Amino acid sequence: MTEIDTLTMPLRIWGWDDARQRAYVESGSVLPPARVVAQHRGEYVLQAPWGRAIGVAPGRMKHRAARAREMPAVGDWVLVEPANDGPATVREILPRSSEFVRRRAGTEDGEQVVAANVTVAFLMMSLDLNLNPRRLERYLVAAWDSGATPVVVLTKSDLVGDADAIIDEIKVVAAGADVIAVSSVDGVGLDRLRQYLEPGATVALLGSSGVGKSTLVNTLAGEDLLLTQEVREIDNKGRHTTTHREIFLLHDGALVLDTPGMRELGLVEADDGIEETFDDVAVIAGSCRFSDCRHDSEPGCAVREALSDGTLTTERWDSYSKLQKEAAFEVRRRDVGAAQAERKKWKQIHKDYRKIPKKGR
Ligand SMILES: Nc1nc2c(ncn2[C@@H]2O[C@H](COP(=O)(O)OP(=O)(O)OP(=O)(O)O)[C@@H](O)[C@H]2O)c(=O)[nH]1
Ligand SMILES: [Mg+2]
Ligand SMILES: [Zn+2]
Repeated sequence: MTEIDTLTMPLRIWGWDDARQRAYVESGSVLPPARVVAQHRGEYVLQAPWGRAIGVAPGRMKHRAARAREMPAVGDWVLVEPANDGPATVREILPRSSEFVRRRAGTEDGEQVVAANVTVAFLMMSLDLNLNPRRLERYLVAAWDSGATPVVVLTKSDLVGDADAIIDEIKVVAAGADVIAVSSVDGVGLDRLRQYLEPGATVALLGSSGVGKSTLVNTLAGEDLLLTQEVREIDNKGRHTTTHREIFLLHDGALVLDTPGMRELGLVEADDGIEETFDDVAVIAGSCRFSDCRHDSEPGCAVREALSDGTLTTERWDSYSKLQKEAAFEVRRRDVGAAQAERKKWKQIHKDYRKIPKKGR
């Protein structure tokens, strides 16, 4: 075993794998890698080779980051510079194998990396009141686009008498993704979920507040790691009990990432995700007579035909059109934003450069 193998060994249970090890060795880096397992405001909780550590991103990293995606997120592998006392400094973010990004108001470029390096995304909705196929499509687009494998998890099956009809309806929308009904109360479906909880896999739990994400983590862990809270009866809005993202290591070796409930999931440029999620629609639109058919009044339009004979529902078509417009809008916005961000980044690099003391001055 090489010295580097020994160094990174403790990170294996946190998801460090052979591919990352090879890339790390090839990079010749002298800084140790660590995983961001939680984030609290400006501080990162790191799982480093020597154990838990607090990390901070240097001001320069923040200044140079043109987009929120260039800042560390929970799930990231980073290179750190340890300090004798005080927090370690996060120097570099290693390439992500997946990133689940959403648009959010309030951040400078409006983007937020919800989770990085996720293997599987549990898209969670509760069977009793939270079910919404249109919202699920949105989650599926973002998940397929992230590079993680989506799994639709329908929670609180103990609260509905016969879930089968609902599950069948959801399966149509889920196109390709596994759909699993579960209950943390009577344990239904947990075996099927465990299939995805392989050692070293990172499973992110995503969904609205109150659907039972933290409860599921507790159930899978067999202990109360997290605070959970009842949903308000009157409006069924969750209470937003969980306020930060965190990765937990389960006894069977899987890593689960609990997240706070999302009020909204705005899409970023997500063409790939749309294509995967609306595979059926793409096939229909592909057989229109004209390749540039706008599905409006052109002759031989397969979409209008499918709409009129019921092969394609109006809801699904509208949803597809809407999400596509949203993603296309993001692309245009990005182009404008990217040019501005690039200028900002270079301004800062030049500023930093001027601060470096030069020989002979
Ligand atoms: N009947 C039933 N209730 C459940 C189940 N899972 C969770 N709950 C209840 O749903 C409520 C909300 O659960 P949480 O786990 O806090 O929900 P969450 O998704 O983590 O919510 P946020 O942290 O706000 O995003 C709690 O009162 C749980 O006890 C289930 O399988 N069946
Ligand atoms: Mg929670
Ligand atoms: Zn057409």
